[in-house]
Amino acid sequence: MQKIYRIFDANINRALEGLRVVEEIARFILEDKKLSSKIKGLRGKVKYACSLIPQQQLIIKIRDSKKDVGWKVYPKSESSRADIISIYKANIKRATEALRVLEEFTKLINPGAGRAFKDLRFMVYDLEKELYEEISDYLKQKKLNFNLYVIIDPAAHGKNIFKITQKVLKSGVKFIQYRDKKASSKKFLNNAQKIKRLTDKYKAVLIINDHINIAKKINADGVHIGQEDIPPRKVREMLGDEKIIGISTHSYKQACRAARSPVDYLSCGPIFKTKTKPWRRAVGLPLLKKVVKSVKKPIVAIGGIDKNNLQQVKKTGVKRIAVINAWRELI
Ligand code: TZP
Ligand code: MG
Repeated sequence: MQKIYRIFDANINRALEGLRVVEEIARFILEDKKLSSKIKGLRGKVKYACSLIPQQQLIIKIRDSKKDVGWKVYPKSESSRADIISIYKANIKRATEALRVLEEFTKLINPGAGRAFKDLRFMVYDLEKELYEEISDYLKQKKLNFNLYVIIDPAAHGKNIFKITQKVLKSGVKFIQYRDKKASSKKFLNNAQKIKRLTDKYKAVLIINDHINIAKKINADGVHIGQEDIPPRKVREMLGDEKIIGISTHSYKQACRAARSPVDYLSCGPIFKTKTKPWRRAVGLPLLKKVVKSVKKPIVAIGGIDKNNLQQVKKTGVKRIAVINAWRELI
């Protein structure tokens, strides 16, 4: 029986600690009052379910952390965390796993407690999804809080793409896209990997144009797709909620449709005639103004923007500008 009580002790702590970490994310990072009080309520319910375990006093009495064979075990997966979302995933899992253990072992002595832990486990599964979406969204919005978006494209920048990327990042630009319509997949992957190393170094966001699988492979922050590419819903399925999806739009209708689709930002353009896409007519500033006014998602103005027309563009109310050719004069 003592051994079972050691399992109770370890897993009560695990469940409550996991939930507490998750609660702090909701409270201090998301600053979401509703979610944090929901988690606090869940912790209360866990404590109540624990009180259904008979002979409560045994739980603390048999505690002997020094004898726990798991005490000094510190696997690599537990020794560092890449970001908030990894802290979240580790700790919500800690909570559900502990609840499952409590459910199974309390069944030995009080089936009522087992049932209570099962209900709690399902509540935490619901929370897991809800909070995952919220955290992903929060982190993406933080990444999307930029003014200048520089697209690195060998068609415009030649062989110097890495030097230019370095320069752009050094100047403080935090949002980069790698675009290359001519490279083979192998070459694209190779270049994207090199650019990813640079964006990591400067803590900048990397968006991959078109190549969804390569974006996934190198763990880029997201992708940018065009109107003729795989539909946003499919891309979302492929990449999950954590990744940023951007889409090009060239008309009011396309912008409204993009706003309803699961993308995180839309570009609107070309605002002016551009040599990057000479076949496309300029959509003009009035369209940009209309889109900025009626679409809530982040809008990126693109196409022929340089220092001479920048003020005009900003007058439409748009906050974000993307450039390929005019990078040097705008960084
Ligand atoms: N999409 C619409 S315009 C454009 C893209 C990719 C090219 C923008 O290049 P530049 O040099 O900033 O005009
Ligand atoms: Mg495309």
